[in-house]
Amino acid sequence: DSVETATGDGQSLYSGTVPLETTLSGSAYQLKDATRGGTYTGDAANKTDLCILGICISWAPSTVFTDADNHWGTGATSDRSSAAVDAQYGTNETWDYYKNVHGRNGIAGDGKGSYNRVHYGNSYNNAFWDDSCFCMTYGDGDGTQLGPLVALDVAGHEMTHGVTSKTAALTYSGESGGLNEATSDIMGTLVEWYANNASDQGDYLIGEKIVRSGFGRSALRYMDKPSKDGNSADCWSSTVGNLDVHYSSGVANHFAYLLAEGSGAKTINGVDYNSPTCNGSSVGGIGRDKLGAIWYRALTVYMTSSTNYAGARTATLSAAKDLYGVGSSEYNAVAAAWSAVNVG
Ligand code: ASN
Ligand code: ZN
Ligand code: CA
Repeated sequence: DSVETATGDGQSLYSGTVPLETTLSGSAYQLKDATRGGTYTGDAANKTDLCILGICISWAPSTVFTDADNHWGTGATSDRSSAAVDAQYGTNETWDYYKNVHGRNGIAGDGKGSYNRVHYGNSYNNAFWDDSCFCMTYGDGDGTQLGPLVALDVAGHEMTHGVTSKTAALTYSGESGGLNEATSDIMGTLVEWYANNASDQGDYLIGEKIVRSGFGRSALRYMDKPSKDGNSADCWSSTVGNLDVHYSSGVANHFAYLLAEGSGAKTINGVDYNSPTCNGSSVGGIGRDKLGAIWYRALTVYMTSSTNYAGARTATLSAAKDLYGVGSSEYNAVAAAWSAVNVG
């Protein structure tokens, strides 16, 4: 059989109609992208375990999605391939963001693609990256609290766990764990902005597309004022490392918002933000592109598995020094934004 790359499109759940690079194998198209390291998306068929002769392991095999005419999905959950369109699109935008903005060739930096499993389990309210399979797993959500977890910022968040694992390898507990989680929120947000998708516009909210009315608020997390989720820390304190890593991340998410946008009230793409500082200062923003450049360089050059908040301040200042010089407005903004969240 001949195998060739083809250009198709898909109707996603959250991102409208998106272009997809696929693979024609014989007479059927596969949801597999040879232009991005062979990244593909498969159906986990609502399973979580693989059982053979009564012995089960916690592993869900997936079957690559195929399509007859290379027009994928319907934009509705009634078609199993709609969520697959979002997942494949999420890997595409994450791949392109890291490659085109940071010069990183794939999650591991070796040009190798990853793969996605959608429809994992039943009513599964999570999504996760797994280093051992180099793959993403997405639940469908329970429909009450969460819908399918395949939105762009979630995809960027989870795959950034793979980037962190291959670089700083921040230990997933204590302050380094909060920095690991914040790295995923920051880069996942920058992936969402990079995609520039009219149906899922850039914002500083995490998971705004996947929450449902039973969740009781508009997003999982809020970068301008992390405490809006009821749990996250806005400001560093000596006990912040005792929080769950998804809450101790608040300090760095808050730093990132302040560095990009500055303190105070602001409306962006129709979303209202109001970011306070912890020390009464007011700080000015240097924009998202410089935030991304500084954080990525800090992550890949200066942070290590044991970096804590004080170390993150030093790492980002070193990155800003390399990129813009000591005493540059960018360098000074990094120092001011960390001070504004009580780090330094
Ligand atoms: N969605 C969660 C996260 O990325 C799952 C996990 O891997 N802990 O933090
Ligand atoms: Zn995470
Ligand atoms: Ca978002």
